[in-house]
Amino acid sequence: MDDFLSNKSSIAALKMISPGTQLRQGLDNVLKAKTGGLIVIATSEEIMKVVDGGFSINAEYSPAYLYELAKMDGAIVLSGDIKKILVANAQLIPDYSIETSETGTRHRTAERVAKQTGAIVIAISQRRNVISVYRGENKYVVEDISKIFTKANQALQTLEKYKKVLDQAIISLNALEFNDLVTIYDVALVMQKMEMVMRVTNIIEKYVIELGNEGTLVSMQLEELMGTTKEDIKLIFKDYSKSDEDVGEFRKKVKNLTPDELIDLINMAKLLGYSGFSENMDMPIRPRGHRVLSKIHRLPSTIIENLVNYFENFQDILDASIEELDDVEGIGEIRATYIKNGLIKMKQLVLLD
Ligand code: 3AT
Ligand code: 3AT
Ligand code: MN
Repeated sequence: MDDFLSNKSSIAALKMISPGTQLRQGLDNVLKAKTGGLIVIATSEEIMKVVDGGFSINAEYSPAYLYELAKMDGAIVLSGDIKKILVANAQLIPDYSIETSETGTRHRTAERVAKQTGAIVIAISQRRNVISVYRGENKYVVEDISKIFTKANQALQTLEKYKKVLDQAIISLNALEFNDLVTIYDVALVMQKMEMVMRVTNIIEKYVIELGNEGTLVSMQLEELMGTTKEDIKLIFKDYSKSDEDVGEFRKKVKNLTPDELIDLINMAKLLGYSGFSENMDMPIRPRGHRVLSKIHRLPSTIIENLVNYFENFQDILDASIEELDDVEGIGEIRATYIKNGLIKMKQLVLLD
């Protein structure tokens, strides 16, 4: 079975059972009562084809009813929106030729029904005190919330370290951009650090889902640590990319780099569209200026676009006189002066860092 957390529809299933939801309360009750349980969420008509017998209940869902009904043998069928308990004490009859890696009949059935119908099937083990969630080909074992907390906090610490390294790399990129000293190496390095931040962030985002309403603090810390990283990736891509792909395609390819490939900055340089530079990472390059210009307070993005399109690169924008800036569409003398002063101020700040 695949990793549950790598799949979008599985993540939707996780949200459904996350702490704080009515469904999770019901599952926790059944777990405590040690009756065991087999629960199918009927997201389509198809599912009823594997449901045999039982009592038609058609009652509103509540955690307490679920617990009472789980005292009976067999499976409980819930409506797709978890608003209703449709059937209880039912027998599930999946196609027995479907492979399953489970041993007990309850878990074998759950895995088969999920594989056959694509439904979310939940098995609560009577003896082993675990909740297993099956969705399509995926299985997820619900973990103790305190364990997830521990993992989330460790990941936050890792993120903090990575973010510090990234911030340092960006500070040095700022100085290099204002001094026209950027090389491919510097840009690839920043992109690599950003990807490392993104990888840890993705892990933490999954913990946040698993934590449900208990995840607020983790989520707030995550936001705080992430800062403007996502936005910065787009801006640096716009500043330096030589490939005709958009940032989405670039991000996908970066995501697919193995840890070893990510360490070798040549791979990042290639994804940014720099090829045939004979792997000389010292090759000087110039930004277009998107990122630095976006830091000038209240400068509309259309003006930034016009500036970047008008000038060859950021160095030319930096060197431009007020009169030259004035020639750009949408920029009059007042705005030209404002931009010029903004850049001068920023250069002074950058050199202080
Ligand atoms: P009890 O009266 O509760 O003993 P039951 O007919 O209500 O019997 P259960 O659904 O409670 O049956 O199942 C009890 C166990 O019987 C669970 C499982 O280990 C075994 N079992 C049921 N069906 C099968 C099967 N098709 N193949 C192998 N074992 C089965
Ligand atoms: P436990 O970990 O023991 O709870 P298990 O996977 O070992 O689960 P068992 O064979 O012990 O499963 O069966 C336990 C109960 O699961 C018996 C019955 O109430 C329910 N069950 C098993 N197969 C089905 C099925 N096809 N449809 C409905 N209920 C089933
Ligand atoms: Mn058993």
